[in-house]
Amino acid sequence: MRFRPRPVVLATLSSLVLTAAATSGAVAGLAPDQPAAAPLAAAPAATDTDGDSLPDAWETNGYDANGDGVVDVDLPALGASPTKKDLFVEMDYMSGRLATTAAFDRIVQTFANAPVSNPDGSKGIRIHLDGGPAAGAAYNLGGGNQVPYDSNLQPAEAQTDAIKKANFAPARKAIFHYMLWADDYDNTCSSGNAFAIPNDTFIVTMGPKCNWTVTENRNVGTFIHELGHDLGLTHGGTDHANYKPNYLSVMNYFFQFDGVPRTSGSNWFSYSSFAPPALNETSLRESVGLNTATASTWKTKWKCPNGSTRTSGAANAGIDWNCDGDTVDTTSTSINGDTSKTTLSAQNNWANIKFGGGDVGGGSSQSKTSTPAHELKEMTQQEYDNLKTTTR
Ligand SMILES: [Ca+2]
Ligand SMILES: [Ca+2]
Ligand SMILES: [Ca+2]
Ligand SMILES: [Ca+2]
Ligand SMILES: [Zn+2]
Repeated sequence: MRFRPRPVVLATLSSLVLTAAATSGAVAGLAPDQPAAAPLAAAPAATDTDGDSLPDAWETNGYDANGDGVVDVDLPALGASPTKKDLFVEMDYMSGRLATTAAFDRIVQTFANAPVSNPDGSKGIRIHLDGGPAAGAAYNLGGGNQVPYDSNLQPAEAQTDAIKKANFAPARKAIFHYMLWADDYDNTCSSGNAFAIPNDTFIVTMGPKCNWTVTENRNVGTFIHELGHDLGLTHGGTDHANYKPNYLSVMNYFFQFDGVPRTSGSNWFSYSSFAPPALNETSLRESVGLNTATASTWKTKWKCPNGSTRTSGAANAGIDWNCDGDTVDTTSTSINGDTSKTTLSAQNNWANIKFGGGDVGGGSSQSKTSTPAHELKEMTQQEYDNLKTTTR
C-alpha cells in the first residue's frame, strides 16, 4: 500500500498516536498495530535524525498526542532537540524515598558523558529528569509527585502500572519513561525492577522494609541499572550471565552499588564503554588479565573457587583467577560465581543502547518489550552483603 499525499499520512499518523495513547500498559495491545504502522517509518513525519526514538517533528514542534492540533508535550520547551539524543524520565516517589538533587546531578552527568555521538556534533545523551517540585527547580518538569506509601508492591508490575496510570499523564507515554522510588515489591527485598527489556517503566526499591542502607551511590547505581534494562541492557551484556569480570558496567551486579573501580580511585557509575576480549573459563591466562591495553585504567572483580570475591589491580596486568597466590597459571575455573565454565563475552553498552522501549517513541522502529524472567529478580541487600563480606 502506498500513501497518497498529506491528508492520508496525517490521518494515519494521528490514528497511530491515538492507539498508542489509548493503550494502557500495553505492549500486547500495540503488537497488532505494527504492520499498519510500519510504512510510517519511511514517512517524513517519522524522521528521527538523532536516533533517540523521538521524531524530529515532535522535537521541533512539540508532541500532539491525540491529534487535536494542540501540543500536549512541548518538547522544545522541555529542552529536546532533533539533533541531540534526549531521554525523558518521570519520577514519582513514596514518602522518604526520592533521591537527592546531588544524585540527580550525577545521573545527568553520567548520560552527558556517554561516549555516543550526536548529529549536532556533540557527545552524550541529555537526560531530562522530572521529580516534580520536591526534586528542585532543575528537576521539575511538572510531572513528578508523591504517591501513597506501599511497603510491598504485589504483584509488582500490576501495582506499578496502577500507580503509573493514576499519576502519569497518558500524553507523556510516548515521551517519558516512568519510574518510581519505592520501598519493596513481592517481598523480594530486591533493589529494583524493570519488568522487561527493553521497557518504558522501572522501579527502585531500597526502602526501610528490608533495612536497606540507602546511599547516594546505591540510588545512582540502581537508577542507572534499572534504566539500563529499559534501554535494552542486560546483566551479561551479550546474554544474561552475571558477574562477568570483563563486563565493566553497572549492569553487572559486581558494580551496581559501588561503580566499576578504576586505578584513578574514582569509580564508574555508568554503562560499559568498551568490550574487553571474551574470557574462556576453561583456559584462562592469568598473566594477561583482561587482555587489552584499554583495561589499564580499570580494575575488576572476580569470584574465587571458594566463592569469595576479589578486586584486581590494573586489569590489563596479571589476575590470579584461581586464587592460588600467583598470576602465572593457565587455568580452568569459574570466575563469575556459577558452577559452569563457559566463555564470558562482554559488551560495549553505550554502543548498544535501544531507545524507544515499550510505549516510548514513535519515529524509530525499535524492538518492543520482551520478558527474560531471569533478569527480573534483582540484587538484594543480602546478595550485596555477601559480595562485600567475602572480599579479601
Ligand atoms: Ca529524535
Ligand atoms: Ca533529540
Ligand atoms: Ca507523576
Ligand atoms: Ca593463580
Ligand atoms: Zn538488573
